[in-house]
Amino acid sequence: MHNAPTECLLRMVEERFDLEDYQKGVPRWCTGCGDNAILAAVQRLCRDEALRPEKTVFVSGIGCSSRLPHYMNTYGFHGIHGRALPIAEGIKMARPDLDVFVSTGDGDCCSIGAAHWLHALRYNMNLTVMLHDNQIYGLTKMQASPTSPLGLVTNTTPRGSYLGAMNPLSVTLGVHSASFVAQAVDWIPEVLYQILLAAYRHQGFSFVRIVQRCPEWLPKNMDPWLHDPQRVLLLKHENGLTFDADLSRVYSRQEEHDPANIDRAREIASAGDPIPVGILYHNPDAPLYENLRSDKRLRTARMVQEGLDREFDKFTVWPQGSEGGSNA
Ligand SMILES: Cc1ncc(C[n+]2csc(CCOP(=O)(O)OP(=O)(O)O)c2C)c(N)n1
Ligand code: SF4
Repeated sequence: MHNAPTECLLRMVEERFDLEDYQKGVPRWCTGCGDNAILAAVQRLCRDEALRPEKTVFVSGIGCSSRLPHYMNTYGFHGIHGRALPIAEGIKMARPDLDVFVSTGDGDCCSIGAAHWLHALRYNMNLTVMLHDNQIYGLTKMQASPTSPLGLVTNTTPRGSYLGAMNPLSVTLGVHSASFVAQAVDWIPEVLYQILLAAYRHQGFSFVRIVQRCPEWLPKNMDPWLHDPQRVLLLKHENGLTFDADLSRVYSRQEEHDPANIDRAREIASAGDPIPVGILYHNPDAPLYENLRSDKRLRTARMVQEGLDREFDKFTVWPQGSEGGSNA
């Protein structure tokens, strides 16, 4: 009994984390790249929520943005192009006790990974997904992506892109069972942090599109919005994000928006300019795939092995005359 205070003290020391506990390596992103701001916000979130590094996983696909897990001193999985979400879903299915974050680019998520994106939304697993949307393929040096604006000159569209930009917010809000949809911009770090925090706390699939600057390939792309705070619309809600007086003075264009209102969320998403920043939609009651699929009956390793053996045996080719006979 007399040991209790020491144990409490030890637990307090163990459960207190500093930013350095989550930092690893020196990011190789270009100077001014918006990915740096996203990394800083997410490290701050981990510290403030005291996430245990050994119980936290960052998963990514391929691209500049997908380098993020390398700079987190947690578990990480730098996957293959477009496949961040299925990898994250597999991790979450096997280990629902882990906090799983996903970093994906606009090429990674909206192009090669688009099918996984739509189905991940349907599943509504408890994952926090950050779409780093710089409107270009950054890592492979400037090809058009599905979110590139119409007319953008790139290596693959030297005469300007022929297709209009896909709106990832509208697509997401069009999928039945999307449960948390938000938008942030890399150049308002306090709001970016708050949105990621709300996304993390949501029990379900939280999708945050982050408008991210790529100064290497699109140096002036976001300047009109960056230099004119009136072209940013902050979404307020009674129990939602809070904006302090300084921020409200600069970003005075604000709207009271109830995130339960999906019709209004869709209107806000499709308007696009001014850029809406905040939580567009939140449904805390959407069923989680983990719960729908959780099988209360225990499956032992032996049962799994036997099931796999049964499946593999179907494809066995037995040598002629051996006891297995024909596989026809
Ligand atoms: C299967 C496959 N196809 C193509 C590539 C080449 N590739 C690597 S990254 C990338 C696009 C990255 O763009 P984005 O996802 O927008 O991320 P960013 O680099 O802009 O952060 C492509 C096409 C690849 N690695 N694998
Ligand atoms: S190329 Fe663009 S996205 Fe990639 S690190 Fe540089 S600034 Fe960032």
